[in-house]
Amino acid sequence: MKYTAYPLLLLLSLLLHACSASKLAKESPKKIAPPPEAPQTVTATPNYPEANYNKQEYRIAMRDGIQLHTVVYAPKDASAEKPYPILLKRTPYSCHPYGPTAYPNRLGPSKYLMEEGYIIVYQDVRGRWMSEGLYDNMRPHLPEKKSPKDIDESTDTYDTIDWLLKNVAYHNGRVGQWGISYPGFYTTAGAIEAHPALKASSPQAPIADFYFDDFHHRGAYLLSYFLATTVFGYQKEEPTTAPWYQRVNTKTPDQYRFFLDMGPLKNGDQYYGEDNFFWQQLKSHPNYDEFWQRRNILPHLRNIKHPMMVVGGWFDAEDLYGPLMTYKTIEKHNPGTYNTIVMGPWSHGDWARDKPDAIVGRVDFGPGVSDFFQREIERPFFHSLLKEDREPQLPEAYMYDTGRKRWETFEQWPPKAVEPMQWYLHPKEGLDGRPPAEGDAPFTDFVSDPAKPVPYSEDIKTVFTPRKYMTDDQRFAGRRPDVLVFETPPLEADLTLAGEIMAHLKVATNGTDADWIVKLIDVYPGDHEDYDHNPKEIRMGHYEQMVRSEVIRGRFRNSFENPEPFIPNQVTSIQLPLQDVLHTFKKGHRVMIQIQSTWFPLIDRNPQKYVDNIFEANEEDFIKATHKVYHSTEQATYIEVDVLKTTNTAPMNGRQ
Ligand code: PG9
Repeated sequence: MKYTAYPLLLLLSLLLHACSASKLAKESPKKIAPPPEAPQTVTATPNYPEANYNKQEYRIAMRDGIQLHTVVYAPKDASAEKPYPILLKRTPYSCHPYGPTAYPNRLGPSKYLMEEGYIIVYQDVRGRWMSEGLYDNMRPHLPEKKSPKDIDESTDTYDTIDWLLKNVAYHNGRVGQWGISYPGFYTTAGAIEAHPALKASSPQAPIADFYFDDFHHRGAYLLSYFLATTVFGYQKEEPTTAPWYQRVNTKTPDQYRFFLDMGPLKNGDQYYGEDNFFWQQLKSHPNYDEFWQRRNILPHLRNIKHPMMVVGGWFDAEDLYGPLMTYKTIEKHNPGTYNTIVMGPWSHGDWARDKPDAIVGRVDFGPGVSDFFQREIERPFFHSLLKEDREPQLPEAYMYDTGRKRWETFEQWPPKAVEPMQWYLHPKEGLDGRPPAEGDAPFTDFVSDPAKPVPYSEDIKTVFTPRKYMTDDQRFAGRRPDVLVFETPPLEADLTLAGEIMAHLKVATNGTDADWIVKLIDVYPGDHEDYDHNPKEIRMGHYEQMVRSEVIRGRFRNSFENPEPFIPNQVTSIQLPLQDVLHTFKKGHRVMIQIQSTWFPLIDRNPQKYVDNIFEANEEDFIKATHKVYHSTEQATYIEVDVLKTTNTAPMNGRQ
């Protein structure tokens, strides 16, 4: 099953049922009736899987008796003389197509592994689609298991592998697992307290923690996930091959307008009622409380013995925190375990797609990137461990430089051979390596108006989850008075950032709450070439390409569990980690920092007047506020980066 299918598949199945049930939605938007059985996807002509694999569907009983729907595709030529390893993917997105004679167009992580031959297994996780049980988002891992009733995704994976080894013919006794995004989380969970036959795990864009991946970023709620809340918000009544939820009909392609018209988050209740348990949980847990902390898989990444390969995309708008923190946490707590990371110039899941070029939005990062990953990285990882029983000969970190547009390898990530550098903000939109000077204007200010928030994208679209914005041109934003811009002169030499970035902010507001968004931007020279894949009106001269961006909801500056209001007009320190990069700012380019306080509707609007729970805020709580960003000798705002030593590092001392 092609991963790319899942959003399309999901949307298609949603649209199928949205239209059939649209009448229902009008009558009772909150009532979800079980839609009719989806037509089975039957391939018209035999495709590669149908021609080369046999399909079997099973219901596997877990230790607590719940049965999970499991589909096994085994190579037709498997035999006692020619056994195959098992590759397992556990998913909440369905094992479509269902039925013993229905085959997907592709099997496994890539066409290379499919054609090489594996016993490829898909499973509907507990509470989803044709499996039994109740669903729980990011089901908490149970470190103490006292009875067969104590189940989690680790036990479900263990029980599944155990059953497969005992009931599937012609395997070679070795099991691997992989998954992208939510399936990536299940892969990570399955690697904990792993079955002894599990020899290779590749969590790809794995969710680690819904408070820092997907639904929240550092305390800000991702309103851009509002439509996706339906997918994970309803318990189904029985095993089903058809969606039991419906997509909200926004009746407009203009999400900015839709969500601005919706007003405060509490008005979302008109679309999701009490029966959407996930919407209720999101509203009830605005802070990083025990509800979210229990769903964080990172603290459980201990005693992992078998090899891991974590994969992610530098421009993954859904799960970037997940792969980086999964790799780093395993590295920190499992010394000696084979644990590698691959980060490419991809948006969510691109590495599994058969696209000739790595394109994210308007930017072309070069040809053959995904094919190289599938052929030269992913395939050897599984082949070495599952067919040759030896450690893969792959680098610790295979990282794509998104500025030079080429692969680099490192013995560790973040790399050691770096030089910390501070980029200070200055008056008149200055940015350079020198601290502020005496007499400089102490701050730059702007009026932040929740009634007219800064768009996160120029596109007129309604998204299920955010995707392409991560490399978008930021000129539209930087020309607004409520977006502060700071920019270096053209670089005199290449400058490669490798690793983590920290924004050290000194800010104040005359309100009592505020969001702070920091964007790191690569400003192309005026004569930069255009890209063939773009419409002719998309010009890359002076393109302001987003490289990295992040938000923090200011109330959480000292603690995500215990929020605090701002004291009006008091200078306040905020540390905002921007996630890792490997990006060369080439000679002649400029480095730009933009700072703003709204980012709509990627995230919800901060009322800027402190209320206990923004999900319960009223219209009148939303106030204009004047925010200040300081750049004085006493109150300096700077961005701390790590510059790779091997480049002929551009001096950053030239003042504007
Ligand atoms: N992490 C992605 C997601 C999770 C929940 C809702 C919508 C998207 C994913 O699994 O693709």
